[in-house]
Amino acid sequence: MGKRYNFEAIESKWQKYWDEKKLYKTVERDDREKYYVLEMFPYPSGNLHMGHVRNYSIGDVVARFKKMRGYNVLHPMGWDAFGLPAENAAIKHGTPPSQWTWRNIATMKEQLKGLGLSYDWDREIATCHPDYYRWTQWIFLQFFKKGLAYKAKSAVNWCPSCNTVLANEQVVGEGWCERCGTVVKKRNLEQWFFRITDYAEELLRDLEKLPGWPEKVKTMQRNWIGRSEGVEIHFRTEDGDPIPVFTTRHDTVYGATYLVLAPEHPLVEKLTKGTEYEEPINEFVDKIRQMDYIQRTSMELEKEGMFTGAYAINPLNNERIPIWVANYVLMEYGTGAVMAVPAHDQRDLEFARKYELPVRIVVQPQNGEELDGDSLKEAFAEEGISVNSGPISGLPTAEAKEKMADYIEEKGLGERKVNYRLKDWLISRQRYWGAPIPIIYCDHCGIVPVPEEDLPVYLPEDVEFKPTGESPLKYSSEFLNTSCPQCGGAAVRETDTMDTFVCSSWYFLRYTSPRERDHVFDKDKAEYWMNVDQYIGGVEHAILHLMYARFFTKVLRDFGYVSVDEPFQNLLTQGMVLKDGAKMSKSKGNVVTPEEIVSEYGADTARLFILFASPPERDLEWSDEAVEGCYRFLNRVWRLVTGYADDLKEIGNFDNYSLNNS
Ligand code: OVT
Repeated sequence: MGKRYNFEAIESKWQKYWDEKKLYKTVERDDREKYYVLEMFPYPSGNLHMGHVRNYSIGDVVARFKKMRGYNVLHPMGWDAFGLPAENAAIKHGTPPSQWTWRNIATMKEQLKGLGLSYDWDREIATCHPDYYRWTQWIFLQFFKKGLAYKAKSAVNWCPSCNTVLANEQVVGEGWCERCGTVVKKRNLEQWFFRITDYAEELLRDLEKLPGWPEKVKTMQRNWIGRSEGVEIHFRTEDGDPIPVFTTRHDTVYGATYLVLAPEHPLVEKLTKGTEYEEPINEFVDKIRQMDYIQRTSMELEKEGMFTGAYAINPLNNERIPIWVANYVLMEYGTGAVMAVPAHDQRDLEFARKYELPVRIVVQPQNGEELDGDSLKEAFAEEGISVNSGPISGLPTAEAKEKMADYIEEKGLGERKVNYRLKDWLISRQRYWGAPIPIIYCDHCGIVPVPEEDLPVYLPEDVEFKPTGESPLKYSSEFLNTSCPQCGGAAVRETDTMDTFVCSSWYFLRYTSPRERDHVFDKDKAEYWMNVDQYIGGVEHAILHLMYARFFTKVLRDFGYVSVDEPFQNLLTQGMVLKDGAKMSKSKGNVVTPEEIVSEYGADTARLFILFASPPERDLEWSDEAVEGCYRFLNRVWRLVTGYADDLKEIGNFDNYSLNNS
């Protein structure tokens, strides 16, 4: 019997044993209750970091615990393998993205195995493998057939550094690219979208079915969906052009003293064309378009605008009010046109004071001093009693809103409407390393979906990477040129690829039958395993991934492929791994790598430390002393057990267990 706790020998011995015996291989069975535990699968970036170790150690504890409690546990692992880093590496080092990715996968798989995690490796998937992405493409085709995937021109977020469009969800902070931090610009481009807004109501409502999710994640999703109830009022120009305006404060419509259009609003051009206002307005609009999102949405923004020379008619009182264009109104919100009620909206008030537009009080506070439009310093945005408001004068705000909405509907001046902040999901990317969108363009037949039997549309590998940021697919004639599946004539392929979040929106379903050849997944197996009982990952995915995966599950349910409404029954969002109070990161130079800890102390010490040092939901401060402490503790456990090994053998039947080092 050795005297030293030889973790290298112990760990490699048992890891090999588990591998050979396929101890964690899982199949469906009737005699045990199933338990599906899943950790968010990694990007194959090159090496595991401590965030991964934490995520996967937490998942492993749950998996082992449930297995010991007699559950039939599914615990799979795979690779979220498409995405920009592979392509950037290709541009920088000349290595093809697929080579770079597969190499990283091999390294990281070894590292995961070295941690002694209880995965069923027979279920491993990689989203960049044609056997996986053919089904991502197949799902796209089903969406397309049902009108849930469509192409449209719109003002989209463009990252000038990544040279690609971004989904709204990928614009973070005050308008920065989630990946590289560059300020995002707006561009008018034709793009592919998924109609997630069709599911807005259900995505919101079903959050109530998720008591096992952290409240903060549900709140973030609720805010992102941003449901608001209001009225769309039919304003029009003097010439009769409709200007629908959405408002949640329809009780203040009598206080609208001007109307504001977003610079991108299509009416701006029409109203000013051929007038003395055309040139200055065009200049102004161009200037605003140059501005980034940060500036335009900031509360501190110096409000700027211009009169268009045109007037609108307020349908409630037939008042003629001027139409302005201003930098503080965005096309994305509501209809891109707002009725300005300066007495009761702070931004409108600031604007009105600057340009000397009238301020009319239509809500008086219930208690307190009477407000006066001329001297008002701060907008009164709270509830009160309606005044100067025709049919609703004298009513408190809640009642006034109801009555005004009824009145507007009765008179045909507008209708009640629910508005969402959530927009359709922009899924096309002008990049190479992603699942090609299975669409063909034919001069004769237009947009033609690739027939299902022709999937996958393979990514060509012999392409050239240029630092221009343009997708090499555009220049691959082998890829580009094809024939139309409908008329057989010459046609070209779509060269955009899908956002990687598309790939990760259904991987949990694929794990239930990862080698299924003829279907997206085996329905019976998905039925057996779904939904995921415990999902674990970083809180940075609270909105994007977790909303998209819920959306996909609901769509696939409506197509008849699964019956669950929600993919993840319980969600644990782990905290960050910090060192010296800051998130570990290469740029801060405060990184402790899993490799150094595992080689010095072993995987059990690494895992023990990471699990014990902080509750899983909370941040974890790295401590070299505490790692040492865990190591000493394991040594003691080992000495205690080996010291009494002979006695233990006599008590129980330990014959099959070798406590030796080798
Ligand atoms: C780590 C977690 C992630 C995630 C998982 C995989 C990090 C927690 C934050 N493929 C997607 C993905 O996120 C998931 C998909 C389902 C969309 C740190 C970071 C600092 C760690 C660090 C140390 C040293 C250098 C650099 C970083 N976090 N905590 N600590 N893939 O590969 O990024 O949220 O659950 O594991 O992460 S992933």
